[in-house]
Amino acid sequence: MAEAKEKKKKEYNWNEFSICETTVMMLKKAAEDGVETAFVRAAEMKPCPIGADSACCKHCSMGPCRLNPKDPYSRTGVCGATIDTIAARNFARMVASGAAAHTDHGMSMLDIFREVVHGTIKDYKIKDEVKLREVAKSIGIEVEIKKKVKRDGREVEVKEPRDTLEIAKELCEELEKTYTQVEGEIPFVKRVPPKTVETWRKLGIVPRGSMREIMELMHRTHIGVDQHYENIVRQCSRTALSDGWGGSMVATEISDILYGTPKPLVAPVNMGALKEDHVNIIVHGHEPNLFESMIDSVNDPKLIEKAKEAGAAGINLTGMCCSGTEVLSRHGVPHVGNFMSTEAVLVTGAVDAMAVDVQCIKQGLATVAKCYGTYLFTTNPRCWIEGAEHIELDEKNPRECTDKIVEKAIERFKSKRPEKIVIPQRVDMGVHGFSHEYINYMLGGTFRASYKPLNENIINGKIRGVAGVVGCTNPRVRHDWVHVELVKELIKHDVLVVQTGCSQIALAKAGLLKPDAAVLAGDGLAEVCETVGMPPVLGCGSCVDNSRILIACAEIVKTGGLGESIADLPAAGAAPEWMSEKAISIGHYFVASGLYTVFGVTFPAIKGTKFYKHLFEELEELGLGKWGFAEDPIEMAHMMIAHIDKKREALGITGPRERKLFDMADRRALDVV
Ligand code: SF4
Ligand code: MSK
Repeated sequence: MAEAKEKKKKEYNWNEFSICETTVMMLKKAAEDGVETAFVRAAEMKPCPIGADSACCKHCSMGPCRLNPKDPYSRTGVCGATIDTIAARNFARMVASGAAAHTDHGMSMLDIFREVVHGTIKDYKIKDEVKLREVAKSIGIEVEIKKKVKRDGREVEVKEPRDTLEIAKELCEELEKTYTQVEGEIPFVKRVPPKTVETWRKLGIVPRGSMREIMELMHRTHIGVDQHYENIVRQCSRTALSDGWGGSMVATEISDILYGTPKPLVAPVNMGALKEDHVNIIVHGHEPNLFESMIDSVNDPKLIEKAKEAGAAGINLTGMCCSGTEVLSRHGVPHVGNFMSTEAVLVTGAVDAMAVDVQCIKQGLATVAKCYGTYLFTTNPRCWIEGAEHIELDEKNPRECTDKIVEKAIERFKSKRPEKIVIPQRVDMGVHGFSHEYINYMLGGTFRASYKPLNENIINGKIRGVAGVVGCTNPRVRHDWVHVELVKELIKHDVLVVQTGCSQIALAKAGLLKPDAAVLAGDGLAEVCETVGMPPVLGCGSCVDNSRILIACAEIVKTGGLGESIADLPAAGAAPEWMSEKAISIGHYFVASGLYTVFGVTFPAIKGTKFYKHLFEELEELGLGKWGFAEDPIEMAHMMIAHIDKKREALGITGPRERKLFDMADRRALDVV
């Protein structure tokens, strides 16, 4: 800390950095303690303007080449690459990296699932058999077997449920194709509305296995290969789709099968979930395996006893970032903050151990952890951090790793806590855990589960449309503010919002994930929310769970009345504070699936170039969605609303809004199979 204190102290208006009051409190404390965070580094390091515009290339050693963003066609790279080639290749590599992150995560989940079904992993089990059968059925795997039996002296054919393990083994083999399939279409393409797949086939973008797509995209962006931005974008679409309808979707579905499908539950978010008299352990990252095992460890009576012997009242487990959002949604484990709060939470001094796995783990955590004597543990072979202790999680014996981390945390509680601990006393309760399955029950009822009431409410205009607001937080904008203002404006105009990732946590902290947030919604949406008892903002889980939004879109199309393709839906997406390459992959699979997707902060392309026009206009003309960009949340909301209205007009549902709600009689009258 002493070393850090020597750095020149600058005065900042901390409230300009974030609207999260607990984060701001901790940023102030960090400054007093002489500890640097990403917010300060962002303020002190201006982004490179050429890089931000994606006008530079370092794909070979004839460069790096820098083009002039103000006059992008005035020169080319040494090899002759134009701004369109350079920007398209840079964008493509972001898609490839983001898709690789999601699909590698999905493949790890499938590796565990394979070993669970073959009995070589015993610590995890199939928890949701219903989901297993539903997923298998959705890709054409038989879940029943035909049998001949004698009835009244006659032989009749009956169907019986097929053995669960047999289905699981076949499902595992089938889903492996998501990654390894060399030719042909990946399994979950069967879930995509036929009209959307028809467009993909026409454009040649139906994904094969993600390994092949990512490999081809990396090849095509090498110097001297693909030098036409349209053709590069085509492979971007194919690769991103292999993420959204492939790697990410497998990650979500297998996590649900192994650990349970989320159902709405009330749970706390924010730093007040830390407890000074407890041993505090935070799990941060993206893969639920570490978290699930940690839940077992902190509930082990022997370890609880050890904690008590050390003087603690107990062990307090909380989550951060996306694995935090996943277990918040699945089990109601308290969540202490999103991506931009991960350093700030350590400044409380109350965190005894933070265990991380993969993705969005700032290297800066190691320095902040050291300043407060917090133990930082890396657990995944893919992610080591200099200065952090590595205790690898072996899926065959995960407790070995998580028990060790708990013991270390107890040790820190007992003898190494700093004198001053400051826990901001604030928690925000909200409803989390809206899986696409639950949306069925919520609106259709247990016995008539269906998306039909949702479609009806969109058709009659009470719900104007649906928006997926997702993604990261970013110190280049005021933390959480863009998310919150955007969502408020959308619901005010009757747009139902579905959320994932760090955005969901921003809105939970702002109190919008509670049913009483319906007072902020327009009359139509408020009426639906009040009748059903749901919030106007539905939290669906982590960033891989964006696949739930895709499935919900496919269900809306399948249910009928709102067009034949995802591109017909009055729907849009946004990542207003995005920062990661994964966000670009998600954005592009939203776009390639047919959705208008608006990003904030900055966009890696120069307005007015052919590449920009292709992403922002021409993809829509080809039958897909399109990209949009705005920094201001209100402008962003109205771009999305205008798009929703354009789609409503095309569907012929712009008439007067009927104010009739679905009651029980309506539900019974529905011809739901
Ligand atoms: Fe420059 Fe072309 Fe090499 Fe890129 S690939 S660094 S534009 S010479
Ligand atoms: S964690 S990718 S900051 S959502 Fe999924 Fe949050 Fe973005 Fe990481």
